[in-house]
Amino acid sequence: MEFTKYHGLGNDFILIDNRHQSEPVLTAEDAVLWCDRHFGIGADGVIFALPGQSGTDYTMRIFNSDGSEPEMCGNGIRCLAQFIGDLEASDGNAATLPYAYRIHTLAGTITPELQTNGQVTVDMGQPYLLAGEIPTTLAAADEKVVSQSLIVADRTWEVTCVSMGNPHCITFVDDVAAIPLEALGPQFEHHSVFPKRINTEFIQVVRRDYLKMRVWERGAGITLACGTGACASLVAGVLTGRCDRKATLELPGGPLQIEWSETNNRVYMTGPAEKVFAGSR
Ligand code: ZDP
Repeated sequence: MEFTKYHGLGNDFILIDNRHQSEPVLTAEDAVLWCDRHFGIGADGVIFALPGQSGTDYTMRIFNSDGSEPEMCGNGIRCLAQFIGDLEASDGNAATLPYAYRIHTLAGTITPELQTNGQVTVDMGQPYLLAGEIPTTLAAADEKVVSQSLIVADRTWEVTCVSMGNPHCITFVDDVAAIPLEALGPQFEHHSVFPKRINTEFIQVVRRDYLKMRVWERGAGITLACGTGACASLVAGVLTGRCDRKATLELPGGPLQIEWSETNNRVYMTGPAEKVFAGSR
């Protein structure tokens, strides 16, 4: 079977051309083996480019490296858009840039646009802010979770929760480098107040338009970048009055530009998507 490796700021994915059938050609168990960095190809997840549905151009499905299936993936959908652009070009149907694809995901229709400079801008849609939508039991279902106390590892953290289709718990700290992420991440991920588990971001506000982020991803652990997490963190920064609606998020793998539009309430993410190699297995 043919595959192609891509990464978005070091958040790396195995991309599969699944355009000929509507179910992924690999199982969740296959995905775990393929993602293994010692016994497999190595990746944070496996992404399938499937035929479109409900009027979209394509459908994205993704398995995390632990085999669980998230609703959305921000860095992943930039990689998917670049992968589709590359597939169409090799079929002789190269798109004239900028070009936007409408992608069906488990979090609704998401629209990544390939730019002339090689970057990909994604209309990530509107964030979900209510506890019942995230989901978390940290507040009543119809309330927001902004600067709420949460006890993890015998310490009280002040957390803000945002869903970008997938759930995120954001904590602002003075120094992200000092956070013992390996130890704390799993305790946030599996905390009983998060029934679908959680992606966990620690954010250091350097300036109102420049934030540093480290992330523990649900189903994948520490990764070098998380697109949905960067979007959720900017939204949390605005909700708590810490940052502007437009900022650079510096992740361990590099920077993403994020904007939460005041006019339409949608979040826009811009960053790279790079092909690494193609192979067969
Ligand atoms: O929600 C989850 O289970 C995440 N692990 C999905 C992947 C998110 C990702 N890092 C992103 O960029 O949004 C790929």
